[in-house]
Parts: sequence; C-alpha cells; structure tokens
Amino acid sequence: MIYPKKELAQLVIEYCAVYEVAHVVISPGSRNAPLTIGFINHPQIKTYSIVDERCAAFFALGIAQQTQKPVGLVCTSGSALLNYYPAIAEAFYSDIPLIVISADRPKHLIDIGDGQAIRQENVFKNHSLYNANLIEGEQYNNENAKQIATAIQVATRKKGPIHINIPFDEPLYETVDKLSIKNEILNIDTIKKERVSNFEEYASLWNNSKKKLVIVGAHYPNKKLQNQLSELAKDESVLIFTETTSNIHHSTFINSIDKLIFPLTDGDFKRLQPDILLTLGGMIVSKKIKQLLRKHQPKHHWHIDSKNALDTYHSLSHHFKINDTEFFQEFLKLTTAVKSDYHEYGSILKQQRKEKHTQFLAGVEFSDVKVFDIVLGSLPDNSHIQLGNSSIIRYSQLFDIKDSLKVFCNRGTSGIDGSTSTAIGAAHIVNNQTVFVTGDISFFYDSNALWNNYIKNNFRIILINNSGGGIFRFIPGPSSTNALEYFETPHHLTAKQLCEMYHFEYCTAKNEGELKEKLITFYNAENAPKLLEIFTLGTINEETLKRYFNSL
Ligand SMILES: Cc1ncc(C[n+]2csc(CCOP(=O)(O)OP(=O)(O)O)c2C)c(N)n1
Repeated sequence: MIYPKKELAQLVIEYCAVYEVAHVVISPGSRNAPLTIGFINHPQIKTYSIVDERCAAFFALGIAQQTQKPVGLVCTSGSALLNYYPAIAEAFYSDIPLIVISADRPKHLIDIGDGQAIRQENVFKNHSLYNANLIEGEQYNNENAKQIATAIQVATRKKGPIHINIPFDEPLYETVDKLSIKNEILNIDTIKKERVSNFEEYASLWNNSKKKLVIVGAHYPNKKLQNQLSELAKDESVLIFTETTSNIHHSTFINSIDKLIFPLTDGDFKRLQPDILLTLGGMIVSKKIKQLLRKHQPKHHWHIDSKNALDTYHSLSHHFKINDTEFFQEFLKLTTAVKSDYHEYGSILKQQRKEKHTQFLAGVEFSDVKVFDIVLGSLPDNSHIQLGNSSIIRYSQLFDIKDSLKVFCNRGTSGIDGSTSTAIGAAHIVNNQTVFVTGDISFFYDSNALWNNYIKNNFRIILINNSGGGIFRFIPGPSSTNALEYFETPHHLTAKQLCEMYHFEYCTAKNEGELKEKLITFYNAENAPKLLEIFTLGTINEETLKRYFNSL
C-alpha cells in the first residue's frame, strides 16, 4: 500500500474512510499532494480529477445531492479554495453534505510574502457548519483527530458543508507503505442525538382547524413521505401544495402553485388563507405564494426540519426539529378528519386552471412556454431532470410532470454558476438517464463544466437559447429602465463550438416541427453525450408568457 508520509493527511483520509466517504473530487496542485496521493491509493474511495475548482465543487454537490452522503473535495492553497465558495453556499442552503479539505501553507508563511498563500482558516465561516483548522505536529494528533471526527460527523448528520484546513510544510511528495498513525485515534464519536418534540398539543390545534395548508419545498424523492402526505390529505380540511422539486406526487395535490394562485385577487386568497400552515422541505420557488402568505398570514406556522426553521412567511410559530417522515409517523396517529370545504375549493381551482392551460398551449406559437410543453412531454419515463435556474425552473412549475421523473435544481442560492456541473455530477452517479434543461446564460457561464472526464454517454442537455437572460423581460423593473441590456445581457453565442471541443453530439431546433422531430431520437443510446439547442425569441417569449397568465 502507498500512504502519504504526512500524518495529518493519513488522519483525514482514514477518517473519511471510517465515515464511508466514497467519492472525493481532487483539483490539481502541489500543496495538496499528500492528500491526492493518499486518496487515490485508498481502496474504498473513488477519486475524480477536475481542474476548475468551481466546477469540481458543483460536480461533488451533484454526487452528494443524489447519494445524500458527504462527498469530499480536495484542493491546493490560495485562490483555488475560494472557487469552492458558490457550491459551498448552495450546499449550505440545500442541506447537501460536502467535506471540503484544503491544503494550506504553514502558519508562519501566511501574510509574509510567500506565494499562493491567503488567509484560509475559517474562510467559509458564514456558510460552513463546522471549521476544523488543523495544526501540524505529532503532539497535536489527538486534537486534530477530534476536529476531523467532529467535522465529518457534522457534515453527515446535519447535512451540509464543512471545511477542514490543513497546513503542510515541505516535503510534500514523500510516501510510506504503512500507516504511522495509531488505530485508536480513529474511534472518536462526538455528537449526541437531539431530543424530539411532543406533538399532542399541536395535534389538538390541528384537529380543531378547518383550513390547513401544507407546503412541500425541494425534497429528495421519498415514497414514505409521499404516502404519509397522501394519508394526511384524505382529510378535507387539508390542502397540499407541492413544488416541482419536492418530488412528491398525488392527483389531489396542487403541483403548480403559481398557476393556481396567480389569477387570485386578495379577496379570493382569503378563502385559501390557512389557519395552520405546515411546511417542510427546502426552498420555495413561487414568489407569489410567499407574498400572499406574508400578507395574509396563517394563525400558526409550523415548520418541520431536523436542522433549520426558516421564517419564510414571517409568521413562524413552531419548529419541529425532527426529520419529516419521523414527524408524520407520530403525528398521523394523533390526527382526526375535520369537516370543511377547504380541499374542495383548491380542487375546483386546480381543475379550472388545467382546462385553461391546455386550451392555451394548444394554440400558442413557438416560444419558451411551448418548448417546455413539448420537452417535458418528451422526457423518458424514470429519467432524472436537472433544471437550470432563472425562468427554466419557473416554467417547469407550470406543468404537470410525470410521476416517474425525479427533478432537481440548485435552489439553495438560485445561482446560475454551477447547474451544468451539478447535473454532470448527479448524472455520473445514478443509473437513470439524466436530462439537464438550461437557459443560455447559465449554460455559457458554467461551460467549463464540460471539461470533465466523467460525463456519461446517456447524459443529455437541452439548451433553450433565447439569446440572453429571458427572465429579465418578465420581472417588473428591467424593461422600465434604459439599461435592459445590462440585465438581459443579449448575445449571439451558440453551443456548437463547445460541443465540438468537448465531444458532444450537437443538434438544433428553431420551430415546433424541428423540435418534435429531433426529440424522437434525442434520448436514444449513443456513443457520446448530446446537446439539443433550441432557439426562441425573447420578444415572443415575453408576450406569450403574459398572455398565458392572462388566459388563466
Ligand atoms: C451566479 C449568479 N449570477 C447572477 C445571477 C442573476 N441572474 C438570475 S437569472 C440570470 C439570467 C439567466 O439567463 P438564462 O440562463 O439564459 O435563463 P433564462 O432567463 O433565459 O431562462 C441572471 C444573470 C444568478 N442567479 N446567479
């Protein structure tokens, strides 16, 4: 066996193995040589080499998003580490475990004019669940081991990013054939499980309320939760709103929140204003529901989450600090059905919107909304869909998505800077075919994502190129200024040359006929990943979407 001679590297690597960190993404550099040598020679750990640290971090995030287990990241000292920040912030707000391991100069070389040296300790402190700053020297091994164990356990149990910073003095490339650290040092367990709340008092309120709204935000697919919510929804005083990224499906749930509430006046919304709002899952895309619920607040807002309770609606009254399925396991036993017309009101609205939606799409010209209708309908059963931010995720929320699809999007920070890399990471680790749907600005922003040796041949990119940030035509504000071009950032780029450079098969569609024809074979097995670039016009998209909402 080959091990790095540096004991700090041995410690971190062995702890990763103890906690079953199965994937580590490494970016090149010399200072991290002890870690690189150690990780690539570890039989339990699969390593990846990705040059651009921003892409590397989002690729790791994609793997962790799918496996729900921590993924390691290793880089050298200096600005390399700072390029992880966008993905760290995303992981922090999306509850995705990442173990960031940075090599550093020893302390005496920081801020004295040495090269590639910056202040690395605690550099992510605002968005990291734990920061372990290790100290070089055998006498500190116990303290270092404790720090590493705590950091990895926090990432695993609390699901989020942690940072371990390791100073290494030269020489950096020496190896040994036996571990020199002692086995006992790998047995540290530091975190206690937290206590669970008592539900009876809340169940009694629940059983005495006629209007209960449940909103499910972004969630890793979970059949048990879906069944529990279906059980809860049998009560006619309960209405369930789901986001596309909740991966929760049921015919009686409201799966297009914006579509349902957009045409409502304040007066109409009063009928939907809940007595109790129960929320779970991650971020909510719908801006409108946030506005309406902030204005027409529920009497009680309870949030279920084992870690955080976000006061999204400015009315949070209780945080159930528990995993959602564990919550419902207990809570459902205590609930009784209440007579009410609340659910029925929601169902009637849903049916009305569905009819208008179908009518509108049947007659609409080629535009982003039409493209979505066609593309979403074409997705193969059981595929995984990764969505870009901006109008992509918003459009998807207007449609019914097949139950067998799983949908993901980086909504933690809603960045456009790593969606492609995340999709490639996620696609790499699942057996299902992954289709990434993106806007042009997001795609070109993260084009280094394609500089990646782990892209599967069945990976597909659908690039909706409306020659700029289409979202800025819809949101109120930009078009009332004389600076629209600074918001929309129009351009004439296409993905053709990038596809050539990175060995993607490339095809295009400029109208409905071409799009339908290209989609017939687009998902078929091939010897290369494929990208379909669909061209639409910003002016038509803008006008069409306005008409769509008016038609509802
Ligand atoms: C890293 C980052 N920078 C800037 C933004 C602000 N922003 C939001 S959407 C957007 C434009 C996205 O355009 P595109 O990907 O083409 O999608 P479209 O709006 O056309 O659907 C920008 C710049 C952001 N979300 N993230």
